[in-house]
Amino acid sequence: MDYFLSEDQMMIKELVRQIAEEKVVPVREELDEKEEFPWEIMKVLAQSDLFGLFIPEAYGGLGKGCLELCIAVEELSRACVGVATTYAANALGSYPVLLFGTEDQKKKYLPEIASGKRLVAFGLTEANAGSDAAGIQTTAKPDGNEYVLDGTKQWITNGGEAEIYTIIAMTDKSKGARGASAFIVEKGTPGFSFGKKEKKMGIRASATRELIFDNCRIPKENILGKPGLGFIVAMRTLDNARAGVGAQGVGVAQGAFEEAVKFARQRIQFGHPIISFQAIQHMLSDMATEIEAARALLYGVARYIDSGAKEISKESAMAKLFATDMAMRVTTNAVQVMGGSGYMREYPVEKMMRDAKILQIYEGTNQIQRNVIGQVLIKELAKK
Ligand code: COS
Repeated sequence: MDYFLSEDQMMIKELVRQIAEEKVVPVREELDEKEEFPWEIMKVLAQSDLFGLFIPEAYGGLGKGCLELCIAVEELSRACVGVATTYAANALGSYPVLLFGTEDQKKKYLPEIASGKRLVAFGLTEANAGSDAAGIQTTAKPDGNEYVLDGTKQWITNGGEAEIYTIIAMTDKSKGARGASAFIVEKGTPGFSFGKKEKKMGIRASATRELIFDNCRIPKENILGKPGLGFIVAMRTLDNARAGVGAQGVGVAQGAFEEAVKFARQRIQFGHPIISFQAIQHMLSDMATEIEAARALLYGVARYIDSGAKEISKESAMAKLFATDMAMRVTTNAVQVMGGSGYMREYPVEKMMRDAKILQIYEGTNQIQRNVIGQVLIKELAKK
């Protein structure tokens, strides 16, 4: 379907597709097997200015929006969600600075992020705080001109590899969600180290690691926004980033669908290519229809966000929810169409199905997305 993308948007799509075909597809299986961080690919993305896509021109970026970022993430995900996660998590980690940074903070960090010189990670999740984002235990205590951070963050994408971390910590535990604050912490700060590197079901090229803060002192000026604003920083960051997870869903589903079609045309059973059987055609038809429906919703939501709309929680949650549940169904059905071959590591759909699963879980489980949508629906109804 034609989404009437602008010339610039088409150029981004073609550029990322070319990088994905030439640099990602040939190595994705090996990166997955070895659980290896895709530094070489990140360098190529940096050379192509793709880290600056969503950063304003004033800070060295290309000044594009959510739709362009989604297009780039979709194309990378069509090839490998592990690589796409590394790239998208960089945007996730950057949003707190983009949305809440002071002019000084933006001038200091955004040009380095835009050039791809320094990777970013977002640190919210902890052992006892995932869906319950306000349940974090990491503390940040003011002490003179510094804050002292103590605690452990868990399952942090780009952990260990990133150099800039946007961290949510409690400055006043007695206030619950309103006692959290957001900070910038740089790799190499004394008292900041990395713990366990996770071994995952999918997205194995991406790094997922613990962040440990032990009497970690950071300058007071590293706070993002005001003390007590940390929960809002986290929620607004997720509101802006969740469409990107939807883009991962659309991309991986598209990749799996194309593999299934290719296979169905070649695979002969009962003397005919299996694509000639109605059972297979119906599966492919459902897959194609669902992908297009998710893409239409995703691009619509991305355009809505780019319009400058203030209330985007419901829409971004809808794009994430719909596109990632779709991705799980489509990748599972791609394996089904390909039968025994689909289950083998020799074909990419086995990895795609494993990779798709995380999309229903991270940046808020799809159950949490339904909570977010439900809360906004109730508020909207109350206004009528
Ligand atoms: N934008 C701005 N403000 C928001 C907001 C948003 N998207 N969502 C909530 N708030 C505000 C609320 O208005 C409320 O403000 P008041 O104290 O003034 O009333 C405050 O934040 C607390 O909100 P709420 O009571 O809804 O918080 P809950 O603890 O019930 O949590 C959910 C709400 C479940 C939506 C939140 O915890 C969440 O998104 N969890 C998932 C987190 C996640 O995605 N984790 C994955 C790891 S991060 S990659």
